[in-house]
Amino acid sequence: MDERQYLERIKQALVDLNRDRLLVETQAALDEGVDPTRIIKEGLSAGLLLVGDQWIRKERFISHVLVAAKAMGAAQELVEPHLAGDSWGAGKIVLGTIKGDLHDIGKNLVALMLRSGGFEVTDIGVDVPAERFVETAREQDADIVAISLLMSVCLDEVERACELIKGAQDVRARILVGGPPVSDAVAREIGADMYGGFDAVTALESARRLLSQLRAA
Ligand code: B12
Repeated sequence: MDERQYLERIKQALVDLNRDRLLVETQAALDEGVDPTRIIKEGLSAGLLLVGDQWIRKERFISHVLVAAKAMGAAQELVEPHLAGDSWGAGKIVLGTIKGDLHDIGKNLVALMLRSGGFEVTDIGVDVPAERFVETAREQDADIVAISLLMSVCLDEVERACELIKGAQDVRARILVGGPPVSDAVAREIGADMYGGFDAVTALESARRLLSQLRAA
């Protein structure tokens, strides 16, 4: 089998909501040396998004999305050791999902990828109010605050977080935002320093770019 077939099988197991098969297929792909970032992007994320689309089209219930999300979490744990490098001082990032938003699958993937890229990541979870981003950035003397959001209605709170971070004299962190409701234009409008892109691999590249801007300043 080539890489694409392994990835297709992973995606299909998730679409079928078959957790056991998903774990077997994920492990098989890892054993065969399939690139773990492709497993995440083209296998697991792609499968979950298909289940999500079926829910949106009312072909599935929300409980199916939850089952898929849980199975994906278990498969992610298998992939994680193949990605994570030791933190080698690339920089410190405080990462969370904004208040009102409980979606954490994308955030967790971003955390995984950032850690694998050498960043020290403090994951402050979901439903995080603007103030806590600022406090944690201050405590950690973070280089970057990374904010995830999936719900458009939460954009105002992200904007508030940006204002508070920019207004805090003792916080030097730059702000990276990501999630489907965000774009370059939206990021600029709400006062963030950078839109981090639409997937975890781009998020890592963006974090590196933002860090070099910070260090060059
Ligand atoms: C899974 C899911 C759920 C799960 C969440 C499980 C979990 N633990 O996260 C459950 C079933 C619980 C759920 C609940 C709800 N959901 Co929901 N959900 C989804 C779904 C299907 C997929 C989201 C997902 O996980 N995608 C896969 C990940 C890998 O992708 P991602 O999140 O986009 O993340 C990637 C990038 O965006 C980027 N990224 C993400 N964060 C960051 C951060 C930074 C800094 C960077 C750089 C990059 C980055 O990298 C990530 C990795 O590749 C989407 C539909 C869709 N197609 O997106 C709806 C969706 C997000 N949900 C939606 C809604 C409305 C809800 C509910 C209100 C439904 C309800 N009526 O109860 C609740 C809200 C609960 C709440 N308060 O948050 C809407 C949001 C609409 C909007 N634009 O505001 C969507 C778009 C569905 C829709 N079209 O209606 N949901």
